[in-house]
Amino acid sequence: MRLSSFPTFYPIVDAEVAEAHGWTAADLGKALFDGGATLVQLRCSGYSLARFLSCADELLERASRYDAQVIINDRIDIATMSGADGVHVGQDDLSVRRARQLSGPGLVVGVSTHTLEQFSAIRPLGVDYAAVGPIYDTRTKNTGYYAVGLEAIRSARSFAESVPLVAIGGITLETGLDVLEAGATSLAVITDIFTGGDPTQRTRDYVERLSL
Ligand code: TZP
Repeated sequence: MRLSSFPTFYPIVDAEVAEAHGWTAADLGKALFDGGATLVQLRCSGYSLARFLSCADELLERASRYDAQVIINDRIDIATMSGADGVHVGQDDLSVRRARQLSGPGLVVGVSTHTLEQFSAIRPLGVDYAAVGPIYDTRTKNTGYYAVGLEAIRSARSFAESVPLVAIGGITLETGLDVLEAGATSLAVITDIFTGGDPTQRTRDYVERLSL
């Protein structure tokens, strides 16, 4: 299933971060869906195939009750086996071309971008969306890149034209509007979901505050 329109809020269920906050990935996903999230990404860095797949199955089962969509980070095999809606690849993962070949036309394919050169490739790549980041400093992932700031979104937008841009890295409810005003279509957030201790309420806050 493809995305009909790209939601302004695209939280990431990072299984490791979830666990550190006392949540399973599936229960965190449910909390986000309860708060109004309609699209989430599942990230299970370092998980075995079997563990990642079972995490994906459980999250997709929750998502189906809300008619919400799930994108799998990094692994096209897990995306196709679990029946997820798409795959998100990094610059060092499977190439977009290969991901498309393997997934067929039905799956959403998103890519991470960090540099001018990568922004300029967004349109020719034919992706469904591109993530741009890290916008601000983040401790969640060592991307190998310095924070690119809001200027990177403006620059990526000039290359990407109408391709949805997902800003990622250190984003909070407080900075979210600035990021959207710089040209991002959507915000991807891992850590800030836990601010205040209630991911459902935090999601509601994002969805309400960002509905422009
Ligand atoms: N890719 C670029 S930054 C990042 C990823 C996965 C981590 C974002 O996490 P947080 O906690 O929202 O800064």
